[in-house]
Amino acid sequence: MPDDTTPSTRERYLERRRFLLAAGAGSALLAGCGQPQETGTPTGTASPAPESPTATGTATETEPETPGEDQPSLEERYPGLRILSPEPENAEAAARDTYTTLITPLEEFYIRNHYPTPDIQESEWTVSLTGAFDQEADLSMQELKEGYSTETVFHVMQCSGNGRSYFQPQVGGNQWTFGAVGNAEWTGTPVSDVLEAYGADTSDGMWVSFMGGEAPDGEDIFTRSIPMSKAMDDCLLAYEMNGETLVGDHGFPVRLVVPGWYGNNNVKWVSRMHVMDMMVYGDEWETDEQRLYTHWQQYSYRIIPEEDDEAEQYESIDIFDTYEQMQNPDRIRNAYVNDQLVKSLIGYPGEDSTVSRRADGTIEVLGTAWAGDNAVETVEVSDDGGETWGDAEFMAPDLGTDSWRLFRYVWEPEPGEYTLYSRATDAMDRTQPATVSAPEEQLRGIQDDQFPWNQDGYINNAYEPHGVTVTVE
Ligand SMILES: Nc1nc2c(c(=O)[nH]1)N[C@H]1C(S)=C(S)[C@@H](COP(=O)(O)O)O[C@H]1N2
Ligand SMILES: [Mo]
Repeated sequence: MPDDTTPSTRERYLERRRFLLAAGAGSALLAGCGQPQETGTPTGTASPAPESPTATGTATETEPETPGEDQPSLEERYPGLRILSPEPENAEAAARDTYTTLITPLEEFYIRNHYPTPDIQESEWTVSLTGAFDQEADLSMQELKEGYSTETVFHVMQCSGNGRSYFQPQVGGNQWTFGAVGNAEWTGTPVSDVLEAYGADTSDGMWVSFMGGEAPDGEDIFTRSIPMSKAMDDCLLAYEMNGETLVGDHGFPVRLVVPGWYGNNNVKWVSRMHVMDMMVYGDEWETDEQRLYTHWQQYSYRIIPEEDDEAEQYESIDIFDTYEQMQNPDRIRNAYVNDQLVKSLIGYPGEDSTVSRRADGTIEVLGTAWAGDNAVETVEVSDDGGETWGDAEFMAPDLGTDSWRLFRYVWEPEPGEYTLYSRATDAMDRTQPATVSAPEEQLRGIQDDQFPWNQDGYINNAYEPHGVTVTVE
C-alpha cells in the first residue's frame, strides 16, 4: 500500500489534537483548522484508470482561492488521513481516535475520488436541469444559494468500500480499512425546492440522475440515479460542510447529500440533474465503446457473488433499501448500494494499544454507531470473541437518524490481551453479522451471521474484522 506519509506532520497533528482534547476543547475547535483541496486509486474492479491529472469535462480550469500548483500536499492539508493514492485523491482516517468524536473534523474526513479533484470557479458553475421538467434551465450557484430555503442535516458519509481490506480472499480496489467514514453537518438547498420550482414530474416511479462535472474527457461520468421519493424527502444540494464552504475535495461548489445512504450516492461537483422514469440504463445512456453514464450506477456499486459474470441491469426497481434488496435476490439479483447497513466502530482504545485501568478497575470503551436512514437502537461490546456481550450506552446528543451516535461501555477487564468487538442493532432489529463469508458460499444477502463476500468488496459491516486488539496493563 502506498502509505508513505510524513510522520512528522502527522505526529505534530496528533500531538496537538491530544493537547486540545486534554484541554477539554471539543471538535468545534479542531474542525476550524482545515484547508482545501487537490488531487487517489480507482476502486471497483471495473473503474477506469485515470491518466490525465487535469480534469476537463464541464469543470472550468481557473483558480479560486487556492492556486492548484503551490498548494500544500494532501498530507499537509489533512494530517489526520492515511493516503491511499495522491491522485486521484484517496485517503482515510489514520487512527481509531476519529471514532470518538461526534463531528469529524476536515483533517480526518476521508476523501474518495475516481478522478482528480477539479479546480472550479463558483461564479462560472451551473447545474443543468434536464428531462421531465416544465422548463429546462441552468442554475447558477447564486440562485441555488439565495433562491431557495436552506436546510441542514447531520449525515454519516461512508464509502461503500470501507472495510474492503478485510475481505478474504482480497478483492481489487483501494484497500480501505475502517477509516473511510465520517460524520458531518451538511448545509444546502433541498432538492425538492428545485424540482418544484421548475415543475419536475415528481410522481412515484420517477428518478433523478445526478451527474458529476469532473470526469476527464473520455471517462465515464460519475452519475447516480436516486428514486424520486428519496430525492423529494430529504436530499440536499449542499454547499457547506461543518459550517464552512465545501472544500474542493468534498465537492465544491456543490454536492448531493443523500442522508443515510452510502458515499457513492453523494455525487460531488454536481453539474446536471436529469428527471425521467428510469435509472440511467441502456443504449441511450451509453456509447458504443463506453458506459458513459451507466457505469457507476449499473456496473459498479452492486453486490456480485463469485458465480456471476456481472451485475444484472434494471431499468427501474421498486425496492430501494439495500438490505431488503440483498435479502430478496429473486426480485433484484444484485443489490444496488443505496442506504447504509447498521455498523459500529470502536474509537478508544486504539488499534494495538496498551491501556491502564482507572482507579476503580474499569476502562471506558468509546465508539460510534449508525444505521443509514434508520435509527441505531443498541450497541453491545464483547471481550471474549463474541461469546458474551455487555450493553453500551449512548451519549447525548442525538443529532438525528442519519447521524452517528457516540457510545460508551464500562469495561472491567483483568490485565491481559484482548480483542474487543462492538455490534450495533438498528430500529428494524437488523444486527451486524459476525464474519464475511467465503466466496464459495455464493451469498447475496446476510445469512447465518455472515456477510456476503462480493467481487468488489462492498459494504462490509461484519463485526469481527473490525475488532480492536488491546493489552490491559
Ligand atoms: N463526482 C463525483 N462524485 C463522487 C465521487 C466521484 O468520484 N466523483 N466519489 C463518490 C464516492 S465513491 C464517495 S465514497 C463519496 C466520498 O465523498 P468525500 O470524498 O466527500 O468523503 O463521494 C462520491 N461522490
Ligand atoms: Mo465510495
